Amino acid sequence: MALLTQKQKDEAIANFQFEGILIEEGPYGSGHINDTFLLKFEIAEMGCINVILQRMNKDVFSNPVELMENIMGVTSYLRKKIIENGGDPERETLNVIPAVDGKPYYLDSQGDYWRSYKFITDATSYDQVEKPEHFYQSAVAFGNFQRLLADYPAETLHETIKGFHNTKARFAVFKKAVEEDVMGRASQVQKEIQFVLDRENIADYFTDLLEKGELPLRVTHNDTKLNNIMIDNKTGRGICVIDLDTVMPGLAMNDFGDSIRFGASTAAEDERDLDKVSCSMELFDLYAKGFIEGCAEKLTAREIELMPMGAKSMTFECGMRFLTDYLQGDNYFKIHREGQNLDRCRTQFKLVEDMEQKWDTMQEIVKKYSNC
Ligand code: ADP
Ligand code: GN1
Ligand code: MG
Repeated sequence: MALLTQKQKDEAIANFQFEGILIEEGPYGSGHINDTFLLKFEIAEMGCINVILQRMNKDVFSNPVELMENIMGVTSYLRKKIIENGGDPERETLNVIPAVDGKPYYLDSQGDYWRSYKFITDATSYDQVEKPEHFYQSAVAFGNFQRLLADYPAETLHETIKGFHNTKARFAVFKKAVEEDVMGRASQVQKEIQFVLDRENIADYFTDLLEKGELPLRVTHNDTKLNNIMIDNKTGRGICVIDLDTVMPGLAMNDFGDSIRFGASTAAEDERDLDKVSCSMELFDLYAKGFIEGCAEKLTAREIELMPMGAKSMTFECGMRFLTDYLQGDNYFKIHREGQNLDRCRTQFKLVEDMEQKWDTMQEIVKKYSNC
């Protein structure tokens, strides 16, 4: 994405239906994809309100208009369900603030797309588990999200990123990146490259089963990391699932697995000291329990049985994506220091190795909950 100027941001701010006087603004959050800002407005007699403003990443999402159609469809569907269940639709789902022309996005004079959401108050998105209870609650919420969307008309959803979790196709892209080696970095990361090549079977696993028609496609979130959920500051509950850019038909095991690779890790995603990185079986257990409860009876026994594979496969895929991006020159995931994508790749591969060692325990844990 091209560098963002203040002028461009001001143009965007002027083109949404915001009320009051802008008194503060700045970058916000630690997402790897979009440019996120927090804006604070002062409204006479009402005090201050915060809103989220995002420049959408059009290198990653080639059709932002279709993407916003998905988001409008999913959030209005969730809104109805939340109201039926006596919940608070202002805090339990994302609420899009329209542009001045009434559209759910603004296209600026530079060709960039912007959107805005009401800020979810009194809640926090965590980059790492601080309290195990939060992780359990995030599992219930992500499971619930999938359950609530079980009857959503999946055929109306656009595929915002083609083959997003087609790990087999990503393996092919990875091999091409190694061959092309545009940055001349491959020779320094032979060990990591070999790690991927030795595990082609992981990359093929779900893609092959899907092709054989053995797995159900569901409406899934596809990016279930802990910082894509807002945890209520008072109750500690997972109040709202955010970052809905990749809501598409997908596999329940992948939603489970992506949460594990991020939240059950004992270290940050970009930790350099690999001795600190492992997959906590206590957190794995808590998450499995919460996710299965949250999905209620919707999951099949086979899906539950394959949850450890979801964890391994998503962690492997993510590590391979970080390595691919490192080899290609860090164009996809935002980096804040040289080599950050390589560091991220290494933590993922350390987790995969750790899961390989703890495989039997992971299987026993999910078995325990499949009978509930
Ligand atoms: P990215 O795709 O770059 O990860 P996100 O949509 O996840 O972007 O937003 C980045 C961060 O901004 C989130 O992790 C969260 O901390 C914060 N955020 C996003 N939307 C909201 C919201 N409606 N209310 C409060 N915080 C939000
Ligand atoms: C990205 O958008 P964010 O930061 O929540 C990525 C995920 C990766 C994750 C790795 C659209 O998630 O697929 O798992 O980084 N999102 C997209 O941290 O590619
Ligand atoms: Mg995010």
